[in-house]
Amino acid sequence: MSLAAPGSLSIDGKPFTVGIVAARYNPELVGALVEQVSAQLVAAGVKNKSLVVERVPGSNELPVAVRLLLKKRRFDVVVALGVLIRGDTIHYELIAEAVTHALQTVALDAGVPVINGVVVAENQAQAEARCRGPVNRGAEFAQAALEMAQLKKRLSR
Ligand code: RBF
Repeated sequence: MSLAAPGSLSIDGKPFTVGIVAARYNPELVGALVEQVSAQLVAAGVKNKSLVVERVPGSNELPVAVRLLLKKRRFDVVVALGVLIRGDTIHYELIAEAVTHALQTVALDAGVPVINGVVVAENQAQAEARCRGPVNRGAEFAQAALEMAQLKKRLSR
C-alpha cells in the first residue's frame, strides 16, 4: 500500500456523529488506532457524546457489528478498526479480503460511509509501524472519516 496519503483538510467535526467499531485481536495495536482516531476526531470538534465505540472479538466480526450499529442509530460515518497479521496459514488473507468486501457492502447498502481501518501486515514490525510508529494510519482514517461525513452531509437530502 502506498504511503502517499492525502493531505489533511481542515474539517469541522462538530456536527458529526461517528461510530468506531474495533477488534480486540492484537489489542495493543488496535488500541493505539482507537486512541489516534478518537483523538483526531475530538481535536476536529467531534463531541465525546457523538463518538460511539463498540468492540468485537476479531476483524472478521467488524462488518456485522457496523451493520448492527447503523440499524440502531443514525451515524454520519463509521470507522472499522482491526489489525491482521500474517500467521502460518492463509487465514489472515481470507479474513482481509472478506472484511474488505463486506465493509463496502454494508456501506453501500446503508448509504453511510464506512472507513476501512483494518491494517493488514506481513509481520509484527510492519503492524507496529502503522499503528503506533511513523506511518500513523490512525490519523489517516480519522481524516477520511471527516471528509466522508462532510461529503455525505453535502450530498444527502
Ligand atoms: N483477527 C484479527 O483481527 N487479526 C488477526 O490477526 C487474526 N488472526 C487470526 C488467525 C486465525 C488462525 C484465526 C482462526 C482467527 C484470527 N483472527 C484474527 C480472528 C478472526 O477475525 C475472528 O474473530 C475469528 O475467526 C472468529 O470469527
